[in-house]
This record gives sequence, structure tokens and C-alpha cells, in this order.
Amino acid sequence: MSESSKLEARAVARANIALAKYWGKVDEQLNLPAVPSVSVTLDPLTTHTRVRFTPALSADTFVLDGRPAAPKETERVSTLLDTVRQEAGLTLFAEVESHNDFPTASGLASSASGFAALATAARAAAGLSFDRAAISALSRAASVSAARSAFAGYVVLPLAAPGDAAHAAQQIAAPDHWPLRVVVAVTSEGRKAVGSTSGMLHTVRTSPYFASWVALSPGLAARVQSGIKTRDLPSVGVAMEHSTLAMHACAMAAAPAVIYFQPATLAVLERVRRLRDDDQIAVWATADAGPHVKALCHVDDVERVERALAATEGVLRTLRAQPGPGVELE
Ligand code: 2P0
Repeated sequence: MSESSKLEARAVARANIALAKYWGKVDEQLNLPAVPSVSVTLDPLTTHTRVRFTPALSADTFVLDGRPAAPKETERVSTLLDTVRQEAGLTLFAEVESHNDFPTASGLASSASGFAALATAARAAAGLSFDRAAISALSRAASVSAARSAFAGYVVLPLAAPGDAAHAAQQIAAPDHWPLRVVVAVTSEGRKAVGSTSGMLHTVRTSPYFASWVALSPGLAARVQSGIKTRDLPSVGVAMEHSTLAMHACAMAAAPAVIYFQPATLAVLERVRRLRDDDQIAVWATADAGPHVKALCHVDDVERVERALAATEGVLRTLRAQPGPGVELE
């Protein structure tokens, strides 16, 4: 541990959504993805986290949104802190407080922003350097999608080789490279029925389509990446919808099925298709391990898209987001 460490630090991280999806692990021990994924880090969906290592504790404590977290959640936090303690040569336990400014576990990737903020604050509190690749790898070990929130704007997390403990995401383009908008159509409140980790492990083990998903994904991720570089929304949008529906089809083919869609999910997907076909609006949809739909469009179309989605049956409310910064110390 460095002399300058104050044993306490605060960090902020943003959620991200995958434009090319991650689903499945190639190494469960190290939490390494079986497919490459491409994402955009989103403002203003933030998590703020404070970490304080102190001799006053006999175990790590974790308070999430003002309440003590469940033992399983605290255990995931402790596992990340163990890695930091080991690297920094520290033996103290920590007090962790985290606050999301958007609904926790509602399909808006609060685990991504949560673990990225935790990794950033924990490393700084322990006196380790602010190193985005190291923060990304540490976040990824806790939750794969969190690796991407370390970086601003458009981000790729490549396919991993089994055993690669340093596997991290990389930035493709800064937020101002392409000021797209994301409209989130929230279709249910509360936590999802099947968590992503268990849903995907079950898919890997039982879906006859998993091998096809692994074969398809690199091509879709490459198309999304090149579409981002040339700011080609139809190219990104078509590949994103294909990645989304192939991922869900793969999960639905598991035995028993993993189904995240609800009736409102399909209603919003259909509304987005009609905005494209009938109204000639360049908008494409994606959905993660939950029933909400996220629509990607140009800034000039965001009001029309948001109005249409807000008026779709089963949509409770909408949120608007845009490409934003990577992790920051506060
Ligand atoms: C993604 N999702 O690329 C995909 C699309 C959900 C659907 O990454 O087991 O919470 O903690 O590594 O990162 C959600 O999975 O899973 C996710 P773990 P994670 O955003």
C-alpha cells in the first residue's frame, strides 16, 4: 500500500447497454466471456460508491441504497475487495456504501455501474493506481458487463482466452464521436425472476443453440464495431437486433426455458419496427436479461421515439440516455 493512501475513496460509474450482447462464459472460475460484446456507456445512469478500509471492522459491510445488502451481494463485494487487498498488501476490512440513481436490478445494468464504481473506489482507497484496464479487469471478474463501464462512450470487450485473469475492455470511440440517444421503455418494476448469471449458466449447459450463438456473435460484434466507426446507424441497428434476438432465442431454447420477455416487450419491439417501416425513423431495439426494451436512435428523432414508446401498451415509463463518461474518482 502506498504512503499516500487515505484508506478511503469515492467513485462514480455509469451503466452501459450492449449493442452486441455477451451471454455465456468460457471460464466460470475467472468469469470470462465466451463471446465478444460491444456497448455504449450511458449518462445519466450513475452509481456512486464510497469505500473505507478501517481497523474498526471484523468483516466487510455493504450498504446499498441506504439499506444493508443481502449476504450474497455482500459476498460478491468481499470477493472483489479480497483481490484488491491481495494486490495492495492490505488486511483491513472495508465499509462500502453505494447509491444508484436508477432502479436497482431492473434490467438497467445496475450491476455493471455498481461493480465498476466499487472497483474504482476500492483500488483508490487501497492506494493502487487509477488504471482503467486494471479497473476493467477487476470489475469483469465480479460481473462481465461491468468491465465495459470502466471506459467512456463506445466500448468493446473482446472474446476471452480461458485463464486470462487480466482480460479487460477497450474504448472504441469517445462519447462525442457519435451522439446517439437511447430510450429505455420500462415495462415492469422490481427485480427480475431469473438473474443473468444463473440464466446464462443454465443456457450454456442446456441450450442446443448455444454453439450457434458462440459461432454467430463475433461477426455481429465486428459489424457493430465497424458501424460505430463509420457512424452507420442502420448497420449497427440491424446487427444489434440480430444479436439481441439470437441471445434471447438461445436462452428460450434452454431446458427449462429462460424467458425474459413479457407481453409489453413484444409490443415495444413491434412499435419500434413500425416506427421504422411506417414512419421512416431510424430506430432499432435491444433487450437484456429483463423485460425492458431500449431503443437506439439519432438525437433528432428522440422525442418522437420516446413519445411512441411511452404510449405503447404495457410501458410504465421511459428514460432517456446518451453516451457518457467512464469511471471517475470523486
Ligand atoms: C450484456 N447481459 O452484454 C448482456 C446482455 C445481459 C444480456 O451482461 O454473470 O451481469 O455477472 O458476469 O454481466 C448481464 O450479465 O453477468 C449481461 P455476470 P452480467 O450486457
